[in-house]
Amino acid sequence: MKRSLFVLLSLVVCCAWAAANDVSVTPIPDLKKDFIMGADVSMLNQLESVGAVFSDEKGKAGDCLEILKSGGINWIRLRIWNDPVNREDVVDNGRLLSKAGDPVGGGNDDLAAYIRIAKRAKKLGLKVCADFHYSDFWADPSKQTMPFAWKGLGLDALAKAVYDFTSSSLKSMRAAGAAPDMVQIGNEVDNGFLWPVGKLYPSGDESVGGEEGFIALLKEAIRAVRDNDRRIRIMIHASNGGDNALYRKLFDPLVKAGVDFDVIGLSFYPYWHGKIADLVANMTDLETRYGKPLIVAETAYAWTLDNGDSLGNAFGPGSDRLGGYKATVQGQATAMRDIIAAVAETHKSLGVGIFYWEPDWIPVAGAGWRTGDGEIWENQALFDFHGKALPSLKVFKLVSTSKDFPDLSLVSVEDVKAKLAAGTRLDLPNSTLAVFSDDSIRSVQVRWDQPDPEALKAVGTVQVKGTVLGYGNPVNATVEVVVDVNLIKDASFESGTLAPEWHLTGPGVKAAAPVEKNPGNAHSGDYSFKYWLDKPFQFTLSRRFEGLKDGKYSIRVWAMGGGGEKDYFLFARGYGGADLQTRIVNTGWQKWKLYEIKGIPVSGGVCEIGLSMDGNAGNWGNADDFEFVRDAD
Ligand SMILES: [Ca+2]
Ligand SMILES: [Ca+2]
Repeated sequence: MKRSLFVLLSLVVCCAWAAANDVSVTPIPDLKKDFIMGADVSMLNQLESVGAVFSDEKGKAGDCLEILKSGGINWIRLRIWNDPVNREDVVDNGRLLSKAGDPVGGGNDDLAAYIRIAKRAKKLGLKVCADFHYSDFWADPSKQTMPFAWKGLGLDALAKAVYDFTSSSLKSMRAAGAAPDMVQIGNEVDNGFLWPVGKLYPSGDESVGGEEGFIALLKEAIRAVRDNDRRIRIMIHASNGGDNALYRKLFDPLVKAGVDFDVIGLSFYPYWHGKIADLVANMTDLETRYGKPLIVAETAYAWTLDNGDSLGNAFGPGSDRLGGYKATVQGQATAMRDIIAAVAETHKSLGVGIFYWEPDWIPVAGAGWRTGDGEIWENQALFDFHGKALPSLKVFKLVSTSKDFPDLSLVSVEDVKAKLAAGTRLDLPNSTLAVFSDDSIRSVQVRWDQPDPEALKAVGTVQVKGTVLGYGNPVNATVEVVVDVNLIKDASFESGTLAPEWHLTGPGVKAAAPVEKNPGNAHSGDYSFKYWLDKPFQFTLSRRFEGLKDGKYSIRVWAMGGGGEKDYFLFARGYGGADLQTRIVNTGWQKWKLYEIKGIPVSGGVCEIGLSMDGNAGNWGNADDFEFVRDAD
């Protein structure tokens, strides 16, 4: 059912220029022979242990690593967790998922798992990157949990444990014929690792090791690698590859402190981390600033919006619009082609490669993100839900061998919606999004016809026609003419900071509730208001309007998040009547809902509006696109 749906969609989109069961890839000229075409296959050991079967594009069963290699993969990456075992029962909504003492899932990536896969990879002639998380389970910017065995150690004792663990792991790897060619010290260490000793920034009033602790631990891990084998390249890796400020903040102190590393690794998922242009701008700055080789250490894209198991996926509806490619096999191939080109073409000397994250993660019972649960990545694998290689898997080879230079034709154009205060000047955006025949979604320029000026003076809806420049396709704008427009300027937080009209209060709230740059967490644009803290916290975000013309007003806001707050509401107060509020109930990532209070009867010219939240530890959410307008009389 799912497969037939996919074939149908592909036919509709691709038949004009490519066979439905294949992809077209524009070659990248002068690609270096040793360019790293990597695949992170940290799930593979567990997938195979529960019976996953992989097959090539023709359906012939085979070794996942060999199939990846035949598609052009020349490196693999494997994460290493110190001791991936549950310390307590894992319970979700009253359901027991796994017990204390069970393996954690998500690959169960201990040293033995690394050796099993790396040994096979080395025999196939693939190179290997060992990604030490220095944790017993997932490590990323929001969590860098200390391995259970090292809890409570002070800096000196911990530094010794890090040295010994790294050193003995590398010795075991070499003895087994599984020596890494590159080692990653920590995973997405934006906020340090080995918390709290190696944590860079405190949450609230906690005590952390800060820069000193982080750098001391990094140096010990690196010394262990150098002492073992000076040929191994050492990578330090951060998340959001489109965020230059993040990289400068992390790497300036490391370089200043003389931390001895070779490569900067960047995660770059276009639907979370911005446009490829943002990645290029960041890499260009890092190249000149530090002169180190650069690798996109993690990236991926979806080939379908279908779900292969009971758990929802990280790449969901709307991610394609943010990511800039359709969630099709062709869109997946084009996205990878463009990311490889961004690394290779923009950085002839220092852009050395990419790693595709978990192309192997097909939906198989017993290989979820944690034991007893499903997975969120199967629609970004390079195999279909049954383990058969997708045509996009060979993009890593096609970027060098393809003879195609497909014409980019425009397939469809997105209409525009706008709001206008009656009698004011209409300023439609001069661009919109269009889908092209390689399944990319790009911005195109639009020329608009002049609408009837009389029509824009009365409340109602006006259609304006336009033309896509260079292509001639028609495009339509629906203009809603309203009494008054939004009284909140920068309602979408796109200036990147809280405008001075906002008041943010609550204990230690500045770090817990910033304006966040992450299009995947924004309702529109790149920025949104975000909150998260690993301990209980409260905040109120408010602003006060004065000099309002008396009458009825409405306030609206879009919100999404993990839910579970003690209390969270949109409010209006001080307007001349009793406080009004609307409870906000978040139900999941990107599950945006509109909350509103209508018909607020303002008398006296004043109204205060905002959000108020009383949270439990770990509560998180985003709010965006506030609106405060006067209602029609
Ligand atoms: Ca899923
Ligand atoms: Ca926004």
